[in-house]
Amino acid sequence: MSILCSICRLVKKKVQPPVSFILNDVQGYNMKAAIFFGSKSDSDTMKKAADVLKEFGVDYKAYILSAHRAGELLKKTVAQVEKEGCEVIIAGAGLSAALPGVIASETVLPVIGVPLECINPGKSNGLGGMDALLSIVQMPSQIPVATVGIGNAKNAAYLAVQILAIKYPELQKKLADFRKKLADDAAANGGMGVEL
Ligand code: RP5
Repeated sequence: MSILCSICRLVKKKVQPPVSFILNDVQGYNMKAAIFFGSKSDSDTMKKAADVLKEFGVDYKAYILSAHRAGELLKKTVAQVEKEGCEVIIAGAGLSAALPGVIASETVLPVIGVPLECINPGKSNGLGGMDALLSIVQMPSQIPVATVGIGNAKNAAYLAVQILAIKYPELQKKLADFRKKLADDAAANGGMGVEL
């Protein structure tokens, strides 16, 4: 019986490689950004960040992980996305919104926090997002979190693209084209003068 158990243990060891092997096996993987948010109820707002990343062709992964409810898994996942090549992190949370700051404490990658308005009937209700805004923007010194406006997940993604563009010329070009289109649209929509 004990010999059988030993064989089982050996087979199990072979089938399941150590975690460090899995994490290092990242050749050819293109993830540049990761999106984290604290609750499924944040999904609709945080999807707007994903849409902008898609528009610029930035590969990303997204995770629903609460700093309060799943701290250990969050820590492991931040380490994993680093190993998978992630270069910038967007993190959205509502209420006391610890998530962006906790992530920033686990990595030297730039973290962009999105304060979220939490309207959750029957559960916790937020203070219109002011609670999350102050929590995220008021990080103690040495561990900064870049903070965008309440619910402005799109801006977090534009800022992430700008950070990545320092390294990737194709993103610089896409951003220049994007800005040109904004200016052209402004000119076409009254910027050249209007009749009132
Ligand atoms: C935060 O608490 C989440 O980011 C969310 O905005 C808020 C409420 O979460 P649930 O109670 O809906 O899961 O951690």
